[in-house]
Amino acid sequence: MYFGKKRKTNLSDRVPPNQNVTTTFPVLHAGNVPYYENISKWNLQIYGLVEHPKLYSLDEMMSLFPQEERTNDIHCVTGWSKLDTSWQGVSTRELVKDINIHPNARYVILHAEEGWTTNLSIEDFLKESSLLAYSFNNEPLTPEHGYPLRGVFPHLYFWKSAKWLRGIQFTEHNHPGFWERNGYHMEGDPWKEERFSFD
Ligand SMILES: Nc1nc2c(c(=O)[nH]1)N[C@H]1C(S)=C(S)[C@@H](COP(=O)(O)O)O[C@H]1N2
Ligand SMILES: [Mo]
Repeated sequence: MYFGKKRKTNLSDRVPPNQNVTTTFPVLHAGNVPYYENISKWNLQIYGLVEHPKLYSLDEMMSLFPQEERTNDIHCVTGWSKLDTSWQGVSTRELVKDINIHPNARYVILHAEEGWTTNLSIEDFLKESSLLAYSFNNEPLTPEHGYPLRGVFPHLYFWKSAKWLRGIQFTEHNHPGFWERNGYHMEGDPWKEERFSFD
């Protein structure tokens, strides 16, 4: 008989309203999965309202910053949630130590391949759970899931978690990204069901 502390088993505490848990890992995106002939030519550009704009190679992302791990539940606006996903990469809080954000910067635009973008507030970007991930379950990201680098912002609907990340732009104003221009919510908190900006 087990008398230990009762585990939190009530799924409704973990799964936001109108979401269903899946054990698969759906692949969802607009556009094409990029193919990198030579990954040493890949870079991540940090720019906008920052004191030290940067261009990092993948090697630099993996060596200049400590590797950190985050295990969290993810929630796609189309209705699936996946529990206990485990990602490894660079903490956004570590990254910004290297670039010094200008005090006027209040938002970020994440730029992905093919011009895909999404926007989030600095507070969301810098949450403890936020990660720039290069690995999932200690394996490099697969091409469909964002190789070589993606954002993971698990406290927001998963569309904010840009795959194939190439740029992080710090801005004063909140500029809608790809889905946000098409009616998706500017913040996207799954617990408040911030799916769309109308209704
Ligand atoms: N570059 C890019 N990133 C993207 C998207 C996209 O269309 N392009 N779609 C988003 C959406 S809607 C979701 S649900 C997740 C899906 O990530 P997955 O395919 O790894 O499950 O990626 C997000 N990141
Ligand atoms: Mo999504």
